[in-house]
Amino acid sequence: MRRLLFLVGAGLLVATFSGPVAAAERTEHCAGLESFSSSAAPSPSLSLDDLDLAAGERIRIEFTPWDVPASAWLALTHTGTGVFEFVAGSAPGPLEVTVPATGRYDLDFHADALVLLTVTCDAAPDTDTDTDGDGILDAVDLCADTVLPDVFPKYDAKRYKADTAGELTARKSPTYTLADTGGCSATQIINAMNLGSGHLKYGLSRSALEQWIASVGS
Ligand SMILES: [Ca+2]
Ligand SMILES: [Ca+2]
Repeated sequence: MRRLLFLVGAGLLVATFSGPVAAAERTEHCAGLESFSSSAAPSPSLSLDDLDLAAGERIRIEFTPWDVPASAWLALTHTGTGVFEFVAGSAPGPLEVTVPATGRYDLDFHADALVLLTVTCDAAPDTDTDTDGDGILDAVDLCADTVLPDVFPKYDAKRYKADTAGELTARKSPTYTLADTGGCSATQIINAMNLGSGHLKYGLSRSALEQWIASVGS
């Protein structure tokens, strides 16, 4: 996370920044926000032009005091298409916007009040990582630390358990995979649904599994 605190003058709760980032400084996404120098002009607004941003990066503006008028807003406008993301004020929370697509943007904030601003930009989450190694990428994996296969002490073949390949099978029932369950094993589903000791002993029932799949798929 990169964090910039904008302060103009001791005790003056105002910050205003404007002007494009020098082309030579556009070496990495998000980092472009660091290349601005502050202006002394007091204003309850912030304008950042020509930011090179990547899809999924998340910009957050926090401001104090929090009790600014509800008209505070944040807009992120694509400089080429004019398509914009607009976030209306919801004090006391920060305003956040996620970059919808990689490109160049203008960012504008206005608060209708003198505020102290903090701007942060988080990199897009790494979508290629599968931390628990179950074949389901972190971005869509609902259950961390999945252990395969499921082991049930008195397994009933009519109930479901996941094998080492991430397939959930039960006799005379359709086969599902961890892709269907959002990266959750039968044991994790039992615990998440608080199904109790019977399931932990004999395996996951078909009705509970299909209820889970329906819930994560919606
Ligand atoms: Ca995973
Ligand atoms: Ca998982």
